[in-house]
Amino acid sequence: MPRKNPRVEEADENNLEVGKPKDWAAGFPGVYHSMKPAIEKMGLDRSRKTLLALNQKDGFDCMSCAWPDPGHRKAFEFCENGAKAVTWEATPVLVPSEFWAEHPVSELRGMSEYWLGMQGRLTEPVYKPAGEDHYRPVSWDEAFSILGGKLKSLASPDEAAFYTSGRTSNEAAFLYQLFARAYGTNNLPDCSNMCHESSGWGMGQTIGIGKATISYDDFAQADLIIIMGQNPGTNHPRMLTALEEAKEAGGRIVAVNPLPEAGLRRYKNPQKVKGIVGHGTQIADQFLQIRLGGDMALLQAVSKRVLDAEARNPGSVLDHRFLQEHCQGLEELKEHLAELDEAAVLAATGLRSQEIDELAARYLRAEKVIITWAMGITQHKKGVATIKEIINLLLLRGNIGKPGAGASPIRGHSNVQGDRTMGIWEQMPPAFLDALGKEFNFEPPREHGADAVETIRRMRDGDIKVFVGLGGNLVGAISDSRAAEAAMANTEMSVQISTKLNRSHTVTGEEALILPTMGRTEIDLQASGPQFVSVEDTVCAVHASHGTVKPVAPNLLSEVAIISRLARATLDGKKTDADWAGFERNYDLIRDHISHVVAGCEDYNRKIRQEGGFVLPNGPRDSRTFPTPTGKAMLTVNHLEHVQRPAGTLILQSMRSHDQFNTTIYGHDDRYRGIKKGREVVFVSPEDIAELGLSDGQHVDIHGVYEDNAERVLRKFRVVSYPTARGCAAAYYPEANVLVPLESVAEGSNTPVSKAVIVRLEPSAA
Ligand SMILES: Nc1nc2c(c(=O)[nH]1)N[C@H]1C(S)=C(S)[C@@H](COP(=O)(O)OP(=O)(O)OC[C@H]3O[C@@H](n4cnc5c(=O)[nH]c(N)nc54)[C@H](O)[C@@H]3O)O[C@H]1N2
Ligand SMILES: Nc1nc2c(c(=O)[nH]1)N[C@H]1C(S)=C(S)[C@@H](COP(=O)(O)OP(=O)(O)OC[C@H]3O[C@@H](n4cnc5c(=O)[nH]c(N)nc54)[C@H](O)[C@@H]3O)O[C@H]1N2
Ligand SMILES: [Mo]
Repeated sequence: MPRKNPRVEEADENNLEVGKPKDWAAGFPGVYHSMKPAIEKMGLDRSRKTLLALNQKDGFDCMSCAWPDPGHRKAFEFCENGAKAVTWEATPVLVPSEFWAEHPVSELRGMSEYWLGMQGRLTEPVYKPAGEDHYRPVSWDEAFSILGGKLKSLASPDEAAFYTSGRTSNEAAFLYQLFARAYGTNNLPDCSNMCHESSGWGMGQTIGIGKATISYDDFAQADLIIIMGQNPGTNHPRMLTALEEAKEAGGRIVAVNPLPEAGLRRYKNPQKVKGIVGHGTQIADQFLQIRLGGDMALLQAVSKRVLDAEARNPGSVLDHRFLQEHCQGLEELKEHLAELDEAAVLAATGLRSQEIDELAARYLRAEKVIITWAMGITQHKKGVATIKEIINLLLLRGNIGKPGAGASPIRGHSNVQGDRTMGIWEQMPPAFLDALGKEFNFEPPREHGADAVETIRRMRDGDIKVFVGLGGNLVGAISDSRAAEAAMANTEMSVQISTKLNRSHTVTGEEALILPTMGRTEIDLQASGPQFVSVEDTVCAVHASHGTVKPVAPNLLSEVAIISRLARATLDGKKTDADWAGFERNYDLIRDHISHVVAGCEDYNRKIRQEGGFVLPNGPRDSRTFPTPTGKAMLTVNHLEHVQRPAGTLILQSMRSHDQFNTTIYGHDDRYRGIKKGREVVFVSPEDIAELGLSDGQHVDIHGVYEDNAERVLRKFRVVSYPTARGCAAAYYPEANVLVPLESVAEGSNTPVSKAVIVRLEPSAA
């Protein structure tokens, strides 16, 4: 009989409790919820060695998000969700050797992400041979010879794909892309394809760089911060401190969101007296409860109001000098917005004209404006165009490249931005490939590779036969779960380099390998001594990260060691000047190469050892230099389109609860939204519940409504009456991924449309 791990209590959705949503975030409960599980699970000593080292200059970088560290760090420079991430990784609960004989893969496939993660840390390499239903422990040498042998046997290197998730360090990422390209493919899909890809495209095409144009200190200098499609209270909790500082310095904040998220309303800073005994700080001065996908219309409407104000008072509203010197496309934009149909804007946004007037007035009063955004903007069909509209609005009044102002996509995974800088991208530009080829004396492939969605397609069609994942959980994270599972099952070999079990280990190719790795909390000891790695945060600051606790098991290899041994097992026939064994011995050697290949990283080993690291150059931010083909920032004309909803349907967004990190489920509560002990809920406004003839608390089946008429359904979800925008609904990711067709992607960036799923709710059969 398979042993059900006694530590894991699956949620019984019948026990689900629904309370009132909170109107403030953090405070004392935040501290309590941070410390209690850490101390219970890791003990005092390991908690002290991890939590107190979190985000400190000589400690490690928190893996829970890419929020930057302030120059003035406090003793507790972490949040509740950072503490959860650390506890999840550093708790010494281990998957025992017997586990693999006890649990066939077919059984693991039926377990939840929560159960899988709770089995503990992976401790030894395991292999599932073709035709068998069990993984079994193997030696590292065996594992590398199986994988290397398979890769060498493929007819073309493009029959393999090398996925990366954004926790990977710069050093490991640099080696990984070097390995893939030396092997001969640009098939380097990554989590960013499902995340901020639209930001990269929208900003790249307008200002020439797909990264934030601000630094940490700009928040406190801004007159106005507009937060769009982002839930910082849960996903970037330390941002609330920066927002509080902005408010204290006289700044104003506007939140644009279909949901009145707790962290956007009020913040009780647990490090301050008024956060403990008082009401805390009000965050948003104005809340625009927008319909899903309505942001593009809102931004056009605000830009139009800015242009109208200029027409009324010529010369006094726009930043003419900036526009003339640095921008292109103003006349076309004016012409286009002159035609903007206010009725279409109101239909798309669900807002009143007066609310948009108020936002425009706030924008016009402010000299320095920051716009931040996350998944509520990027994961839409018109995500790229919406980001271009953000840039339009900012450019009109010169809000890029001056203190207190700028465009700020807030990245998710802690090093997703650094991985890109290091070359993890299926379409790195020629200059990078030239430098890489020159440094290592080989000819990198030039043809663009497959991104995440394209990788699933090619696995489905049998064109990609080997999948290697450096972290992450592609099958769990991507849209169209059933199609993704079938695609992975259609490969000849699937390989995951991971810390813990997840869905992607249970849906395997014919053969499969799991290679266990150390996490960022752990001391990485190599032949030349303890190593550190480096990471880049959302504002382009690069710094070192040192593990502080002993690895949970003796047989773990670092990601760098795994890649370097994989390269040795695979590349013997292919010549490059890379000293793979040397890289593993001493990571300084990798950083020397990074210095020569990656623009902005010259002298990397010295700069990374400076206190606090260094900041990568950024033309728009530093000198209003725009590396576009024309050298100018581009105002762009984007055809307005909004999500159409057939009668009887709702637009559903899939989002994160407070107790998860992406596909990792820490627990079953979503404290700020009032949900306890369950995740199978769908949030709908009371008006829509009534209009659809449903009732609060009822169970419904959620059907994805798409042209292909394929059955995509989530059964028995409880309807929760919730103050979301009309016509909109919300459910949790990753569960909701089954509803989204693979072909439903953002134009230009190919990012799955996770925030506008057309659904029909039907009462569940009893
Ligand atoms: N604790 C924790 N931290 C995390 C993560 C985690 O899972 N847990 N994940 C990390 C990662 S990889 C990422 S990318 C970030 C994600 O950070 P977020 O983008 O904040 O994450 P989501 O939960 O997807 O929330 C999307 C927000 O956008 C709103 N929204 C949805 N659609 C729209 C829309 O059409 N318009 C507007 N204006 N708003 C909309 C939703 O109501 C919600 O508030 O967080 C990172 N940090
Ligand atoms: N419907 C819907 N789908 C979405 C989203 C959404 O909002 N809605 N969001 C999208 C976004 S923004 C993202 S970023 C993706 C996330 O996609 P991924 O990055 O692929 O998924 P994660 O859940 O972050 O990956 C978690 C796994 O990473 C492994 N891991 C953790 N730490 C380490 C480490 O240090 N090293 C290694 N090698 N492995 C490690 C563990 O095995 C863990 O199970 O999902 C996307 N999918
Ligand atoms: Mo993300």
